Amino acid sequence: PTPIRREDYRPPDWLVPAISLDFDLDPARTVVRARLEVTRNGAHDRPLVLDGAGQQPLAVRVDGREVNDWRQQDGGLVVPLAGEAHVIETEVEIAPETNTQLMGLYASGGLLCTQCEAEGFRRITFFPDRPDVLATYTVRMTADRETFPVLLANGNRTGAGLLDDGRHWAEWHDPFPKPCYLFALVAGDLQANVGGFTTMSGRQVELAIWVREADLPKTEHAMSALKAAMAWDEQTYGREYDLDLFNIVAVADFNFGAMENKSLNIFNSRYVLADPDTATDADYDAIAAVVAHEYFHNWSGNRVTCRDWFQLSLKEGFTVFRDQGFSADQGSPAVKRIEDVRSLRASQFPEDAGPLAHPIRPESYLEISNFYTATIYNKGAEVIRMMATILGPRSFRAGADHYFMRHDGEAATCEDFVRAMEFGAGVDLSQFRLWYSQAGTPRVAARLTADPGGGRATLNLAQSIPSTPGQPDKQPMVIPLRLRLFAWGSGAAIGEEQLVLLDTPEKTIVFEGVGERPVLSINRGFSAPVIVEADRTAADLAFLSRHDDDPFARYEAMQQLMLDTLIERVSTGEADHGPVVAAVADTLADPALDRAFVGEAVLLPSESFIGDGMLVVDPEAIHAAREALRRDLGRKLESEWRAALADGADAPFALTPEAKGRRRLRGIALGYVAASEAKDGGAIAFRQFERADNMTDRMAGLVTLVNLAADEREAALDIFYNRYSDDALVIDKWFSAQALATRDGTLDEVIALAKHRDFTLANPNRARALIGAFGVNQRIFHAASGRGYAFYADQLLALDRLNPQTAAKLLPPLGRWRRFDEDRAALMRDQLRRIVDTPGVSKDLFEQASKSLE
Ligand code: B3K
Ligand code: ZN
Repeated sequence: PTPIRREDYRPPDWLVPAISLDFDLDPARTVVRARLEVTRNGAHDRPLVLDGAGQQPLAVRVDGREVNDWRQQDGGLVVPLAGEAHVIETEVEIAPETNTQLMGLYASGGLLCTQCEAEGFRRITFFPDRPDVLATYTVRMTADRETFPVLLANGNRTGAGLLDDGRHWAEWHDPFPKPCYLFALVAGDLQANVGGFTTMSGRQVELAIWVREADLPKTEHAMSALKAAMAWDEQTYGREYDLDLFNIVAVADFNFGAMENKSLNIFNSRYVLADPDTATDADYDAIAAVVAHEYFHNWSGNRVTCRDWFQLSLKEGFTVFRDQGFSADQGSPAVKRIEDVRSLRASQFPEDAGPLAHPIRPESYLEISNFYTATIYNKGAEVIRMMATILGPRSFRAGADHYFMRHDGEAATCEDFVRAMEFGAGVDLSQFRLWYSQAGTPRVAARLTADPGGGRATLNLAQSIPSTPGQPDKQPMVIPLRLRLFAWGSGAAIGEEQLVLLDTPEKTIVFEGVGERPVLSINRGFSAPVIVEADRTAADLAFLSRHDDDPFARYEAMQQLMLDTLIERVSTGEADHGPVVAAVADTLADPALDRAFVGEAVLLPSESFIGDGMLVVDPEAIHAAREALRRDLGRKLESEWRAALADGADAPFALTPEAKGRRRLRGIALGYVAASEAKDGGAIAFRQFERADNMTDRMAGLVTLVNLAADEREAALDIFYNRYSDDALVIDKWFSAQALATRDGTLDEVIALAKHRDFTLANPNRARALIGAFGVNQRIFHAASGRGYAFYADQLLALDRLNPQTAAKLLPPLGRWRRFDEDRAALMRDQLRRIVDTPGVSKDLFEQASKSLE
């Protein structure tokens, strides 16, 4: 297959200002009639080329007359046209019920729905399937009244009626021109939770969350998140909603989180449905974040869209940044920042350090679906955040205002965004643009030396950017580092916080008037997505974990102390746990800290993150070292953990930040009590599991038990399964909990679970719950026998036949062979080769596997 390149972008030859679609809906056979008004774009004599995939044209008409001088090419349609403007009509037949890719029009749990981003619309009808072709849509749907009583599309409903054959119809019109990736329709037996919102200019908007009737009670949280998000975007960015109606529909089979179709967002049901009995606090938070994210796309994505898919981070990075800001303002900004950095490090850093590394604005792709990555989304958000840090809040807002005003109704580029920021703020971001073109996580070495006798200290900073595929040499980037010094004796801050822009390979900063022994706090708030290598001793880190006034830096000092200790133990077989135990004890004892922060701070780095810090990952040694430290912490602080476990345990369920913080810490404390190997560990976990009045506490009990050899383990798994056997989203948790267990025997259990009657690769949530979770379970996935790799490749190949996009998304763990010993690397490569050599393998999976072999 030939790659698509960014540099080859050309404006479209033909524009389509308006399209009318007529759907005769039926799961087995849906007829789609399309009427496109096309106009020639510029002076040329090229034919009209419409994309298509898998359909046969039943009829093609130009200006009302049937023609036959068209031809098919790569699944699409080429139609020669003589004039400047024409009306093209086509008719095709599609079969939603056999669509297992879940792209285009498909069936899910008795309803029909669409997913078009990135290139699903071409599976519905012939059209220029590219984001810079913007049309107004008029959509008529006809369907059986009993099976599909609700018919929804973008915009407003302009008409509806009954037909005499048990069918009915509805017509919708969306006045905002949009690219076809934002088209959507839904037909099904749904009920709505209806709400209202008055916008800042006083317009009434009807809000509706559509679900199966039985799920209605689980939609309140999503509804209140939607209202909060609408208000937040008005207050924070001055962005108001622009239609009279905003619909959200929950579907059970969905390739990712949700989709921002204009005024008809379609969601994976896991990001809509919640009640205390079935959703954890993390689920509640994720629902609010995704609801907000999709809503925010109405401006950052829909009103201003992307010119081409290389600009994906223009909408995704910015919208993630916006949803992170929203979530921070809804709860604790410090804890939100810690969570976001943890997930960046868990998913984006390894991507940036591996064979699939790419800049946030890639240069080429085989399959665009493979570029909905942590780099585009999360590193993209970090790049926007750095601009906000460098510009300051007022200038950043001025830049954003200018961007929205200047490009409203357009398909824009990342360059347009940076230019709007420069214009709004009056700054020059020339060198900063390297963040868009250079891949790889920069490293910053920091060395602070104090003059003997005190008075002056010198900070030497040096940056380096590792080579990544296709980019052996890198230019120095602009790295904004928030930093501050603290006095060792008193713990007091020395001077104000500074923002240093490291924009040269090296930089020296001199501090005057510092005392005897200043301690460096750097990259506070994680002001840049870099790896800092500061030469700080265990004592310095322990000091910062007690005294730093930046909560992120305080957390970070503790993490670094834990990481240094663990890596020392992995490499030498021993390490002094004393400083970690003391720092954890002090953090637990500090009444000024909120419990959610304490929970984050006392959590050990994950096994994968420890591996990322090593030259060659040794999964067994890492597991052993981490378990040893967990056991020590569990034993030495046993009474503290038991106290945390009791704190708020009897209070009735509440969803306040305080209650959530306590539950979080309780779950972590339970893990430490179990790790201490206390005799009653299993019993305590089982009691919490059984008595819980909410899923967070119940799940904490289950996850703890799943890792124990205790008798209670099987009992808890059975009770949980029987209690929730009708609730797919909860059964996903049951699969995941087992796939994430690190105890011996997990590999065989996962292989057996793949044969469980409730396991299916056809549902992406279920596939991710078992196979996806297994892939990130470092110790088990990397079993020295290679059986984990072979099982994984089998599952990916089976999934690929149904749903290439979801299969390809799961490939990366198999591609990280360079990070492992030769034996494991060879076994991993064997499986990658097997995938690449499989006849009929999808372009999606092929791209990921072949790039991973290079
Ligand atoms: N824009 C969609 C993602 C589409 C993924 C297509 N492979 C959801 C989001 O980012 O909001
Ligand atoms: Zn998005």
